[in-house]
Amino acid sequence: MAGCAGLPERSSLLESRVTSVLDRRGLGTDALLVVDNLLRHGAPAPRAAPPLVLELLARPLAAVDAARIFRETVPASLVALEPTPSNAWFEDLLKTYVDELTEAQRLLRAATREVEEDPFPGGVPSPRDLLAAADAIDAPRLQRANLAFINATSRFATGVRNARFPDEARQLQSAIGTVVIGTRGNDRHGPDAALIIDPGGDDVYERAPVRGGAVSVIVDLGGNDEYRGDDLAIRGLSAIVDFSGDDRYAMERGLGAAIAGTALLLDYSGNDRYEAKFFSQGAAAFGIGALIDFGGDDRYRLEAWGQGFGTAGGVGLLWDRDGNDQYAVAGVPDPFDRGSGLSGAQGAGFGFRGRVAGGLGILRDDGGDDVYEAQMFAQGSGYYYGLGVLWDRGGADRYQAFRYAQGNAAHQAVGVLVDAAGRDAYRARGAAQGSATANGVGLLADEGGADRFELGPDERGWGRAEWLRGLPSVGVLLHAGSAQFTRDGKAVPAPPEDPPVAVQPPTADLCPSSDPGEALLCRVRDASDLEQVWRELAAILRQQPETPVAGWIAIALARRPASNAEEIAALLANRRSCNVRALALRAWPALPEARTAIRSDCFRLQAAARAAFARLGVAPPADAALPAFLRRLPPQEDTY
Ligand SMILES: [Ca+2]
Ligand SMILES: [Ca+2]
Ligand SMILES: [Ca+2]
Ligand SMILES: [Ca+2]
Repeated sequence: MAGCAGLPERSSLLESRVTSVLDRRGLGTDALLVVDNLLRHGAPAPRAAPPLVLELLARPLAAVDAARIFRETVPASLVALEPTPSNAWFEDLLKTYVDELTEAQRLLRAATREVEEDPFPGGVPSPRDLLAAADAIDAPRLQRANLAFINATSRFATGVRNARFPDEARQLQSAIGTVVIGTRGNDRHGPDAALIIDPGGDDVYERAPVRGGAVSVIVDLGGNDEYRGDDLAIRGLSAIVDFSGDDRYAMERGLGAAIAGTALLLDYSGNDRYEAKFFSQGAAAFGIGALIDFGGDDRYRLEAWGQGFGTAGGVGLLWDRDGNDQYAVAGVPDPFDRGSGLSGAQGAGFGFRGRVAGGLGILRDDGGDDVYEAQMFAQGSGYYYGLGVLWDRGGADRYQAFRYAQGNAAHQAVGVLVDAAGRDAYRARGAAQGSATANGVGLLADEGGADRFELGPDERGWGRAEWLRGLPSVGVLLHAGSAQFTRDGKAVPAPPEDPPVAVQPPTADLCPSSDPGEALLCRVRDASDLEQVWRELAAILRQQPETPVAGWIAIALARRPASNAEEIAALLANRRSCNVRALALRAWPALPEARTAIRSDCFRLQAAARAAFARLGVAPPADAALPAFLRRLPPQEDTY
């Protein structure tokens, strides 16, 4: 018994494998703390960052464990959704449920003001409108409303299936609105009722966005049904519970998709088809959007943003529990023209740089031979304080994506793809399969089966991750010994577990620029009277201690200093931001500043101090408490 109790769980094995890879690279697990360290020392914290995601970003060893993330983030009542034998009278269940919905609605309305704009106009999320929605929400109270709705709906769904059901169709008014009981024949239901319970038949449901603090729930007990329209919940509580049949869901948006509220879609059986354009199939901002399909060979199709997509305080979950499934996300045009479309799907936590933090996106598939197809930002992808997880628990699966996918993260984010078993094939162009940029953490873990990994010419992948800000990004690929690798069409040996350190190149100057910081760099770069420009910059630093361009002045100082460089460096060294101080120390290394900086708890400043000691030819103090990657690896450039 003692032996059994001491057996490590699979999850802790995964953690120890990641730890040993990081140790071999000289990074140590300290490299996993970079996201949190940047967050704590950056200013200000990104808007709409969900506490849950920040907490997981602060302990990425927990974040690499898909099972644990699932346990910690998915409400327990959604996990225990098996229909229970029940002799309860339908009328009793209904009365209790309507009372509970009334209370959940009251909580929702108290937690949110009206969300005026639609944050997903057309097919593109609007950061500005997401921020406006953030202002309308009291997040902890909203969480209580969401849980009240989820718990009540789970109880009703698991109880009603075997309840003693009435024979006659009817309508009644209740505190939440109209309640409709359908017939056993083929019904057509409009979008206006608050609660529809239909005992059978091939029904058609027209759906409309659930807004203004409304409740909209459908419970369908049988038949091959069709759901169509747009059932996105914006400040609303919505659920579709369909117990059987091969159903067709075709929506503009919606299907377990919510902004400021909750949307659930629970389908218990049948081979189903889910189709939507945008923000669908487990997608959320400021709330919970979950699609749970219990069985059957299902097809999920989408243009972008869904199938386990979370942004701005949202948790989006797609959980398919059985069958051979197909997940396809076409992608919408990429404004940066990176060669493929934006998908934001299949386990994607996505934010908007400098504006809105990402959320949590999870796609979990419990079995079957599945096909996953997407373009960019997909299949275990984190971007800007987001966390994306794709967790496939078995079967021979095929994964196809373009870039920023399959265990990839960029900009202080985490992306994880875990596949537990089966002979799988992974294909992407690059920046994929255990890779990261800009201080992200990307992991692909698949150590069960003779898998095939294929990348295009882009070198970022298979554990290669580029440093930024003098700090590591972390990419880890865990594979079985029998795995096969193909690079740019040619078979290649397994990649090394400790690829050489690489630094992300600095962003190329764009001159002229309308961005105040970039414009400052242009001005210094092109100045004919450099001394005069620097005199003006010194005046700015003296007169405006809080100027937001201080970091840019430090970058300019490294590139083209003038005779007042020492004075500029001293002015920058007094700033509160450790990022500015780090850039200044990089630009103009000085021993007294380096001695103070190396004892800071800001990794970036410590990295700058370490580089300054090296440049000045002085050994750093032996007792300074540095993260492993600064103790054991030579200092790298601070690119930004
Ligand atoms: Ca039906
Ligand atoms: Ca079904
Ligand atoms: Ca399925
Ligand atoms: Ca599978």
